[in-house]
Amino acid sequence: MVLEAMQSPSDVKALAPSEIPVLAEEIREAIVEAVSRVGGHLGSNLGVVELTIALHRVFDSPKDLLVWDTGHQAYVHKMLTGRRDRFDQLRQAGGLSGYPDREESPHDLIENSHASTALSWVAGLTFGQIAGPGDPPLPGTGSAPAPGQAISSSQRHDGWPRGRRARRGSEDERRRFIAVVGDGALTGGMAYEALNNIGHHQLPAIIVLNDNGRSYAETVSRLSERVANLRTDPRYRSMRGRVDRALTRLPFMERLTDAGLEAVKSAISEAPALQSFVEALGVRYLGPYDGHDVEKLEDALSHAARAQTPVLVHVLTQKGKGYAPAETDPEKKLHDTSAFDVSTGRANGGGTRKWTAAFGAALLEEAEGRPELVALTAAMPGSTGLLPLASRAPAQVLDVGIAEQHAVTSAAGLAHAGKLPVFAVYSTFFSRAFDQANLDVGLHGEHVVFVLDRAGVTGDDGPSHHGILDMALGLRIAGMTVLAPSCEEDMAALLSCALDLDGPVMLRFPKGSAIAATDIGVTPGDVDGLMARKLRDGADVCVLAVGDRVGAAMEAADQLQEAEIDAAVWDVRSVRPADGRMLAEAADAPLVVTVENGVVGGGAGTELTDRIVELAGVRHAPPVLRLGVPSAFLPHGKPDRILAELGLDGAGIAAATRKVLADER
Ligand SMILES: Cc1ncc(C[n+]2csc(CCOP(=O)(O)OP(=O)(O)O)c2C)c(N)n1
Repeated sequence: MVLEAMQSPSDVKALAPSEIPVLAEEIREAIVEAVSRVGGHLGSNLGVVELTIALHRVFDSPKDLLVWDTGHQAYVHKMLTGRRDRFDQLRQAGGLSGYPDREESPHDLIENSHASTALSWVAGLTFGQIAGPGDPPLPGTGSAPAPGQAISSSQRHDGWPRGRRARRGSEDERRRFIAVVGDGALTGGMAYEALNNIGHHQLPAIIVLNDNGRSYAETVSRLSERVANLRTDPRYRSMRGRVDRALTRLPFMERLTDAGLEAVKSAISEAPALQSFVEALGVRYLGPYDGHDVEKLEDALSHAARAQTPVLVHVLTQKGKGYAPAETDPEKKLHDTSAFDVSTGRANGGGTRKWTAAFGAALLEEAEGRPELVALTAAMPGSTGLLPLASRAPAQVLDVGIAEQHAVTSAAGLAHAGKLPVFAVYSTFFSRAFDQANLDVGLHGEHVVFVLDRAGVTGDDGPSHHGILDMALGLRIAGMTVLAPSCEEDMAALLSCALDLDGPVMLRFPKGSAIAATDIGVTPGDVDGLMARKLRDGADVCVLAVGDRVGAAMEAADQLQEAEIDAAVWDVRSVRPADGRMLAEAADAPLVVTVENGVVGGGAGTELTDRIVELAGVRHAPPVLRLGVPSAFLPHGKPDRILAELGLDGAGIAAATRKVLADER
């Protein structure tokens, strides 16, 4: 087996050309096998097999740094950098992360999993390597950095040569920074901001655009659309050669004045939008290349490696390549999946209805009588439950690309124009648009409904995917209504309220199977509007449970009962505004316990405590035990296990309550 012998990139470099297709096939088999067992990112990784092999044959990782945008497509890179053996523990607690991870390997630099950041990382890394005190200014920079303010040119603790020595050092000494970015990630604003800077300052960064025409769904971009058309146009190849020859001959700045200008201009005018666009920003364009032809890719990447100016290598790949169920999946080319049957590509189990599907159904119903409703998604229509609505009423769904900030501000505009925007987004990605939610929506009091899916501890995808900040962030926005249903039926009821309200509204629910009202002793429809729901009476402690923690609070109350502690339990439903009846009862209790699946500092517990103190007065307010997620970057693992470790399951809530009562007695 060729793959087994690949312990480091030097083994990949040593392969004979005839062994490369064998390696590619073995990698694909290994990826399909690993993801079929534990779930993960499939289509994206199958598409970059040859590209990753070529990158490791041309560059010298980890001296040269490969920065994977988003990082969901780094499985092949992991396999070629000594981690093949650990794929049996992919995404398991204590096992291999589903994203690059600095702790795992010196070949991994960033581990954020939020899209569109790689170009900025590479811009910073490149700038950091070349800028030193006393150096002449970079093109486009007003003046040379002042001594003392500039980045030191001395040797860094990790042995990176910097400043003049690195810039003027031998080819061997120069580190290269390579951003590998998808056409989907290129729809995110940060990528454009970085491209603008890289070109303007002529930073010798290498950008590899892995263009498969898809985010999850088809990529929302005319740049990509034009390329898609060109892929099939035979005239394109010859025209490309002409442009490339012209551009290779002339350094970018000279092109504007050189006698070759007319040739370049005429060539560019026929060239794809993407090329014209990046060249206008000062980044040299190479391509497009067949992303499954290792030899051609090696040539192109070697050419880019020698460049002293910014260069973008445009690579065309097929998402899901080599595994028929992924290649043919119309929704997302099996971009990501839970564990599945290899023979069919169909996910295992799947019997239970997920929160996302429940939301999708509720939205479909609500949209029926509300033609002004527009559901927005940042490139995740399927994963956020919008496909049922998109298929019935396509005009009521708007995919904006991986552009959460734009989604929020354009939702403010839509609301102002009389529409009813509903932004369906994963909690973790909402953080990116906090400023827009605060100022463009909040300050202007626009009625935008934020539907936050995967809120709380999400598990398998690790620190950057936990949705634990949304409540703390949402509650910082003046006038934001914050709703957290405890069960599926209530999600539909609260969605309806959210659509009827005014101003910004946030509705959050967790990942996974929806909880039915009967599972937690809730009678659907027993409360109106934003009222809280009292689920249980008890005089010793008043538990205020938020969202999916209601079930755990009820379990805790049963356990406390066994210790002869009578706990009242409330299903809070609306964190802000909180129900006055619930607050009044809590203000009279000997002890209040709040519990939430979100970061505890500044979250729902903090909000409810403040309201109780306002009501009872500082000196008379009861003690409040606030339970929630600590401020920490939580590793990957199964959500229930993580919640139990954090003391947020029934047993944990009961134990923490007993301890406080015991300490007080
Ligand atoms: C800020 C942000 N929003 C949404 C996502 C969810 N997401 C993960 S991968 C992806 C599509 C990426 O498409 P592309 O960059 O083209 O990579 P491909 O999987 O097609 O190779 C999206 C929308 C994300 N990771 N980050």
